[in-house]
Amino acid sequence: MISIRMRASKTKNRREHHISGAEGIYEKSAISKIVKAYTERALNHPRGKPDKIVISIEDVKQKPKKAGILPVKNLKCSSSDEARNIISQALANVGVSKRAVKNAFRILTSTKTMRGASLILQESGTRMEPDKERGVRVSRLGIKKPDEKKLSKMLSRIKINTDTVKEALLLASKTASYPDIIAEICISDDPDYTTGYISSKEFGYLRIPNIKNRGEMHGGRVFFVKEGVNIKMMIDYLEKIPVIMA
Ligand code: WAQ
Ligand code: MG
Repeated sequence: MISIRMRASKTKNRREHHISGAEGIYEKSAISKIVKAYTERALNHPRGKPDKIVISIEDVKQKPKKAGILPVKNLKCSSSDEARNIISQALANVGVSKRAVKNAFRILTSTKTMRGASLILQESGTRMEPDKERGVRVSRLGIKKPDEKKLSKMLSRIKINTDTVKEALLLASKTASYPDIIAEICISDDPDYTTGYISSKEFGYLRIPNIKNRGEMHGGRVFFVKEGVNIKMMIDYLEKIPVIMA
């Protein structure tokens, strides 16, 4: 198996602005196809034209671990205010404090978007990611072809079989598989993608329409983690340890 990663950015006033990123574990035979798809995604992105695209292709040397795919549910929601209420309630139920949720929304609604995720302690709401501009990028995750076919069928039945949903669901599933991670909030940073989600081992992958208004450029991901977690080990798992969902 091979890990393929893409990141695209544009430099403005000497600062590199994130435009788009993607990553996955694939069969060797899929390399050209994926590189082409990732390149086109970077070149035709609603966040703008990149002036730099970096693609990394690496052998996966370690035997991948396995993780389950979270169950998917569509929630009803008609505004970003309603979304925030739904999210606060669901996260309170799994032990995330009000202050932690408040800090998360400050990050998720900032126009200074990060390339990766922020790590927030469940009780104190303290930010733990070492690089606060970049965040932690979940990488080295994938699904075997036959399982992907099954997943596509399941998602087709509820009319959401898109690459965006599939990639987000796999990412949320790898993230939720780490014991010290309690929950995740995700808002796309694409101006025309207004459905987000919250996810956890407890309640699965809950899709939330109208989590933001069309045209807004903010977005991001936040992972709520247990107080006292070993941050270094957790980041190593998220970024480096290969995990295949089934
Ligand atoms: N690891 C950590 N954080 C990431 C990663 C990653 N691999 N990829 C993206 N992010 C963060 C980063 O801060 C981005 O700004 C933010 O998430 C949004 O990324 O079921 O498209 O790629 O329909 O814009 C949700 C799908 C789609 C909901 C999310 O995210 C649904 C999406 P985007
Ligand atoms: Mg995006």
